[in-house]
Amino acid sequence: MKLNLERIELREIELALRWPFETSFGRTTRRRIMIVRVFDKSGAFGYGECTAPEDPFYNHETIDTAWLIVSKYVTPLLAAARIERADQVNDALARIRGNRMAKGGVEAAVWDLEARVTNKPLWRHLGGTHEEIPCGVSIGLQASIDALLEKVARELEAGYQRIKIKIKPRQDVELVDAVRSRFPDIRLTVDANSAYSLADIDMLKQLDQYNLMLIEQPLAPGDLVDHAKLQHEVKTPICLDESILTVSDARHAQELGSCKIINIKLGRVGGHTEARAIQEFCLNRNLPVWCGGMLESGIGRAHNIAMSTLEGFSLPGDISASARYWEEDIIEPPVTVSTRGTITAPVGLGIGYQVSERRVESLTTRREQIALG
Ligand code: OSB
Ligand code: MG
Repeated sequence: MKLNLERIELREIELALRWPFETSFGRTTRRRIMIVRVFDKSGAFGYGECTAPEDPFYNHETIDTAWLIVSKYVTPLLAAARIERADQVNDALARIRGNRMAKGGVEAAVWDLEARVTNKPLWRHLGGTHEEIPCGVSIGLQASIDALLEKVARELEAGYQRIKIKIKPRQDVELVDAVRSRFPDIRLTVDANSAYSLADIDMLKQLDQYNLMLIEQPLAPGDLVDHAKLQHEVKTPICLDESILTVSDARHAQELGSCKIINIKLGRVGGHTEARAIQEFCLNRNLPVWCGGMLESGIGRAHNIAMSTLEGFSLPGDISASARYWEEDIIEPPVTVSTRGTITAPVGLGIGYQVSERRVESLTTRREQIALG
């Protein structure tokens, strides 16, 4: 079945987080989210979510730059390419440098569309095999150590299989020490979001005593060489997030020894095609991968679930229940997590969750329609 794209609809929705989320680079209280819908001439459509945040502090992209890139550059390239299959979108957009979150939201929507017109759940269409995926949580910086311990306890009670805490200079060893002392046996990780440099190697070495599963992105995104130097000095596996944008980045990191684990984020790598390629590369090289999160609404969350069913995703991802983020999600049913800390891949077509058009409409603050054919 060949696709014949007709138009693309962009919407910005605004959703308040139930709890603020704080990392080394800043604090988020409300999300501005770009939702992408791609229509086929047959009348079918697919949904994607652009994971570019509000501000350029995680990477260079924002929802506003992504909107501009999609409307000014992605749509003409997509129209000119006369896409017939979802796996052609990545190459069709390759001429646009960077801006992967902008491209990824559109690419993901075309995959959802193709899964729907071929009558399959997206995860099956992508070639996923895991019907149940293991879940962890990412806990932001808290006002106090007591508040952090309280949050960790609550997530463990809910069944989550792995706890990740955010760290930054002067809020690192102390936090890890407190959590590890109180919970000696849990699977625990830390994420620095690039807040350190090699000058902090003594502190990073101290983390070795806490039996962490991994240290996520301690150094700057471009520093594969410094990450390799660090990995040679610390026993704890380094996991790269911000540094890995393409399958070549994964190869460079592997060849240099910059990390032992990779976090794959669908938006950061530009969509399902690149994500799948990175996953496949890592599977062949015995590098475990897991799915990262960007505080997504239900649409992005559903895409993350589909991606996580692929073979290489062996570690618990940052994919958790809708209710940890939103009073009310934009999909039905919301994403829920079992008491074993797992999500079951949905049986419905495409992303497998119903998008509430009424709720999306009521949250919409901006929209644009662009013809593709
Ligand atoms: O580095 O993984 C990260 C959120 C925003 C930006 C970067 C990151 C995160 C998270 C949250 O850790 C993951 C989630 O719960 O969606
Ligand atoms: Mg991270």
